[in-house]
Amino acid sequence: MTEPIKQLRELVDQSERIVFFGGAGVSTESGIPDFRSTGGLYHQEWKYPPEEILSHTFYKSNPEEFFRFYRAKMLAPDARPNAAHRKLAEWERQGKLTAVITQNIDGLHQAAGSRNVLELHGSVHRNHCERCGKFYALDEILHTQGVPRCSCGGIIKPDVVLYEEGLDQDVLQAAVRALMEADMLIIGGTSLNVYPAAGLISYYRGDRLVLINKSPVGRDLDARLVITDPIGQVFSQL
Ligand code: CNA
Repeated sequence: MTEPIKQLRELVDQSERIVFFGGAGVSTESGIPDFRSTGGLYHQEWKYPPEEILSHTFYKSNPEEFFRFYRAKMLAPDARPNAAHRKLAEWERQGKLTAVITQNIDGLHQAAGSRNVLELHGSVHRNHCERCGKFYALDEILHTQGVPRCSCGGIIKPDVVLYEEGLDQDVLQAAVRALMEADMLIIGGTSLNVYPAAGLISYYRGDRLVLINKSPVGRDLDARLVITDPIGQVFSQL
């Protein structure tokens, strides 16, 4: 076992209220591309940049193109949890981890068995008709083409937070509470470039902060330990 993994293990052993804060990098080893890595969505050719397509204005003005991108790039129904998702779920079952706070919308933490998953940016698994509010599961969306329509004729919108849209206040408050009560914070697979999500980590006041990220992040962190190996590989050694 390498020295950083040994140190991470010791910090985990000393902790009872771990919070994990993560992003797209947690799911790249499950085959879902992130935004900012080479090979990520920002390096691919689309007629519009991803942040424009994923904005509320674009969704309203050009739903056909929005859903073309969304279906091609945001839905990954065959992806399965990797070692990071699985270990976090195990820690929760053991009573060591209180919350996973994620910017991901893929549902892989729940698929691995995590229960207290605070989805800052929503989930592709929940979809509602904009007109009548009827709920649709992901499977039903996958059986439609183009702009998904409800039986009432309304557009079915994924419960995914688009740029220009606000975050759910209850989820935000629960995340703040978990961070304030945490005795260890592991941040992983996120560039910490997207706000207000990235600002939440300031609520953590403890001295066991660990960063597991392949590339440098968008803000200064007072981390006890920084690991730049792939997060799934790291967790598979714990
Ligand atoms: P990002 O900005 O794309 O950053 C990802 C970070 O993870 C980068 O710094 C990478 O270096 C790092 N990284 C990539 N793979 C690994 C790995 N295996 N191990 C360790 N580090 C790795 O993504 P953020 O989450 O920070 O940005 C926020 C956006 C991206 C959120 O709004 C998400 O909804 C959105 N997103 C989500 C998904 C998903 O749900 N799986 C996929 C793509 C984008």
